[in-house]
Amino acid sequence: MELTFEPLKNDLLLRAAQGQVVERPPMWVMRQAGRYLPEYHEAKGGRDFFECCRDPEVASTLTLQPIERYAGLIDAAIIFSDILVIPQAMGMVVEMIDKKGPHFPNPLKSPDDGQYEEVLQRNVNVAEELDYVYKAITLTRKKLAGRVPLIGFCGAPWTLFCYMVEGGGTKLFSQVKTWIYRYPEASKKMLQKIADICVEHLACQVRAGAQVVQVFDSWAGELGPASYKEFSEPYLMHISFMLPRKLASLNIDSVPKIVFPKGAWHALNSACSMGYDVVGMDWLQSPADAVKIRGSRNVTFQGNADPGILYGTKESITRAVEEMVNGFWVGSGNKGWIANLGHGITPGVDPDNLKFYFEEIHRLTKSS
Ligand code: 1CP
Repeated sequence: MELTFEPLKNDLLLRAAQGQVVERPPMWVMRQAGRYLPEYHEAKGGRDFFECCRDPEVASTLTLQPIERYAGLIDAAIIFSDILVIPQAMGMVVEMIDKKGPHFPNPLKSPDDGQYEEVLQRNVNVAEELDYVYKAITLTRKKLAGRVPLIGFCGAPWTLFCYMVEGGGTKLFSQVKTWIYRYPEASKKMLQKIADICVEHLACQVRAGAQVVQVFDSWAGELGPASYKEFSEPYLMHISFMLPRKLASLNIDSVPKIVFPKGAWHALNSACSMGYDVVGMDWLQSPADAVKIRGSRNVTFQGNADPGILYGTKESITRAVEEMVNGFWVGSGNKGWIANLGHGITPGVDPDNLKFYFEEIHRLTKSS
């Protein structure tokens, strides 16, 4: 049974994601609900991060904060949750340590360790384990009342595997490199298991009301071209291939899919043929070069300014916006671009600088 919600008043993002000609590029930013906003800290209070994710009332309030602050400028909401809810659903303990980030007290150690087999063999009831995400999505859709579309998301198998093995953020990626270069087959079994759960989790999010989905492969750029082809790309393709089939089996219409293989600029050409409607990219990619690589394929790009420009002056923000507009928009026939940053907005940014970023995109793409 499909849920019904108020009709969408601003469907710019959906039209752009489908490759349609639009009046201006839609805009949103990754991590738009988060630590740079004073109202985020206020609403979160002393609560634990995952406690906020599990409380649909809190999660929907946080999701709506940027929509309210940037009303008229922002064209999508993204559900307040985290990529690490999947390892949790797979039975792993994940804590969020204030100002430090995620921590797994028991990361996967080796294929001979009992925990690996346990996680691999465990039958995960995704709909039940992550029901709180779906409740938050449905409640957020109601509260949005059609203002902008709601994006659901998951982490990509490779990125989630990094966290499950490293036990948190890392600079070296020594544990996960040990896994893929010492135990490639055991690694692939786990990547496949995660990919199947990603498909389930995205399908459940769409059933609950998500109108677009994004797969975050934040650590794709840690792999060289050959390793990326082996340990990341096949699982991204599995998700884009299986999600529409899973939705069809549930009698639910498909939705646009976004992939963000951060740092994998060497693979942009094949990323445009992975079955995703939208390919996100970071600031290491030149917009004009990316458009050349895409050629005539009906794929929309998303990105890509360095989030660090928001620490700069108004002039530096304008310059970065001009580079994106000239590369992604001018000469592309008013289609094929969703404006975003090249990665999540960072703590310490003045929220007014994000407003100025949005206004500059608006100004420089109006009637062009
Ligand atoms: O506004 C939004 O974008 C919605 C919420 C959202 C999303 C899409 C959060 C809330 N997290 C994510 C995705 C996410 N989580 C990614 C992919 C995007 C990216 O690369 O930035 C990753 C890698 C994580 C893992 C994670 N969760 C980290 C990174 C740790 C590292 O390795 O550097 C951190 C710090 C978190 C915590 C987190 N998630 C979200 C928020 C608002 C926070 C901060 C919590 C807090 O301290 O208040």
